[in-house]
Formats: sequence, structure tokens, C-alpha cells
Amino acid sequence: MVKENIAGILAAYSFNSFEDFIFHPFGAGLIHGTYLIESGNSKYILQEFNNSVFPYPERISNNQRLVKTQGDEKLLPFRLPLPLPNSAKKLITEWNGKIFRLFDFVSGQTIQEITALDQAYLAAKAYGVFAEWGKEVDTKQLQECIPDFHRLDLRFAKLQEVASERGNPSTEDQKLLDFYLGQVELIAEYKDYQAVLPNRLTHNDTKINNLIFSHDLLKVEALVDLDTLMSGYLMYDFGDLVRTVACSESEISGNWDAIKVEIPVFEQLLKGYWEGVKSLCSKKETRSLLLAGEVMTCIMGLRFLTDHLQGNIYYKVNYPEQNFHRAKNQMILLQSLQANKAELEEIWKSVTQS
Ligand code: GN1
Ligand code: MG
Repeated sequence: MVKENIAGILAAYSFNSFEDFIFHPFGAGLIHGTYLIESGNSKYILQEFNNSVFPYPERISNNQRLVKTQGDEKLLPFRLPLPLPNSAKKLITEWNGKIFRLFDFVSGQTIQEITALDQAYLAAKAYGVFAEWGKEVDTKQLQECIPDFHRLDLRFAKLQEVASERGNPSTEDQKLLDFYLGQVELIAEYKDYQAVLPNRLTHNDTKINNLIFSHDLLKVEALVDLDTLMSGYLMYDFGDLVRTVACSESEISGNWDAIKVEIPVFEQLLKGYWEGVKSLCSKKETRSLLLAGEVMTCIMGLRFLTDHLQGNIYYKVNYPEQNFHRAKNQMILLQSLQANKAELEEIWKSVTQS
């Protein structure tokens, strides 16, 4: 991107003249192109929007506008940097057939994995506080930015469909298919919850790197990556924390023997999340937090394996077997969560039932 182009986009924003600015590519995001803009003493993030992953930018804007107007950001102990409105009061700016958004820059540190248990607690508490805060937002007015994003039953049905269309899987693929298509009990438990859980404002991508910590890592300064704000269940947000933070290895690791749930991390995540949501949680919702990690790990495994069988059409891969390996990684984590259920339940009881 050249400076004249950036200046052309920034011209849509009148709260700052942007007469004199510098810019650099910023961050490690894989979906949207991101730039840091420095103009006088102010810093902003300019993002080029990826339309193929998110085909409905207007739905994202609708949800973000709703959250901005129905929620009172001042009540949150951290920032929620939503796109800044342009001169036409729109949250997205079209320029040369592309879409851009501008955000306030939040100074701090992002981490890819925790280096101390209290970081798990702080992260989960921030997402829990966010869920509690979001009760003011009317979930019926929230739109589906990505339809059926976390519907475990439909992701399961999709894998069945793709597997039967393709036929003749390799022995390796068949092993994973047998495992995932054997998760009927988990799908049934999910469907039972689906009938009773209330809809909440959920973030839907609660990884550790979607938080900005203070430089000393002792406080959460902001919750970012707000494109998947939608109506969902608390178990989606808590479950993705368990899947990504309480796993001994990252989701791209092929160190099969080392992949397992880290029980002390699970405990800190639950303590932190519970701190945020306890005043909100129904009985069933509280119970669903125990299954949450399994639900989200299974969803990602199903999505990775489906994408592998479809020839890697959704997730970026660095080598052809990468989605197969991601699905295998998630399978081992799911097996570990299931094998340790009794111990996780003891923790769940002591945290939520005392
Ligand atoms: C995608 O690109 P990233 O990391 O923000 C995906 C998530 C998955 C994740 C798995 C819109 O998120 O649902 O958890 O990959 N986001 C979308 O790495 O599909
Ligand atoms: Mg994301």
C-alpha cells in the first residue's frame, strides 16, 4: 500500500486532518491487512477488510453499532475498540472497491501463549466480564456475520456429507473420520443444551491474542477482534478459551505425545470466567461450562478435517497436510478433555457450586 492510497482512505475521516502522518504494517493477523497510522500525538489502526472470510460486512457493522449504542463502554474495566465512524457516520469506508476500518490504537502487549497462570485467570475474567456487560444488548437484533458459525450439530453434518461425497478415504483420514463421526454422544449433549441455553452477546474468538494486556501483563487493557460479535452461548466463549489456553501445545503443534489439557490452567480459566459471569449464569448455563471445551475443540476438529477433505478451501495452509494435522491435534486434545472429565468436574464443582 502506498502513502497516497492511505491518505485517500483517511480523507473519509474528518475528526483528524491527517495532513501529516506515517504508517507501517502492523501485527500478526492472518485475515485482515493491518497498518499503524501515526499522526501528531495520535495513533490509529487502519484495517483492510477481508471480504471472502466475512461476506457480510454490513452485519458486522450492525452488531458493532448495536453494542456501541446499547452497551455503556464506560462500565467496562477495559477498552472495546470498535471502528471509528467516518464523516458519513459509517463504520466502514469503501475505497477503490475495497473496505477499510479505522480504530483507536490501544497501547500494550499481546501474547501468543501464557507464561504464568494468572494470565489465564485475567484473560478469562475479561471475557466473562464482557459477557456480563453484554446483557444490555438485545441479542435478537444481532445478525449472523458468519451463519451457523458455532453450530456443532451442523458442522458434524457437514463432515458426514463431505466424507460420503468423497468416498475412499486414506487409512489415516479414515481414523480421524471414525473418531469425529463417533462423537454422537457429544453432539446429543450439545443439542440438549441448545434447547435450553439463553442467547448471549458472545465474542466467538476468545483466543489469548485477542486481548491487549498492559506491558507488565498484570491487566487487560482491551478486547479486540470484534468481527464475530454475535448471539451465541457462553459455552462458545469459555470453550474456546479452554481449547486454546488450557492446551499444553498450540493448535498447529504436531508434537502428538505432548498434547493434553493442562488442568491447573483450566482451573484458572474457570475461576476467572466465573468471576465475570456468576451473576448472570442460569443453572444449565453453569453446567454447560463443563462441556464447553469439548464442544469447541470438536467444532474446530470437524472444521479442519472437513477443510482437509475439501482440499483446503477455507483455512490458510503452509503445507497440504496441515489441516489434517490440525484436526489430529484437536482430536488428541478432545480425547484428553474426555479422559479427564471427572477431574475437571471436581474443579467445576469447587469453583461454581460453593
Ligand atoms: C480462525 O483467523 P483467526 O485465528 O482469527 C477462525 C476461528 C478459529 C481459528 C482457528 C472467522 O480465526 O473460528 O478458531 O481460525 N475464524 C473464522 O485457528 O473462521
Ligand atoms: Mg479472529
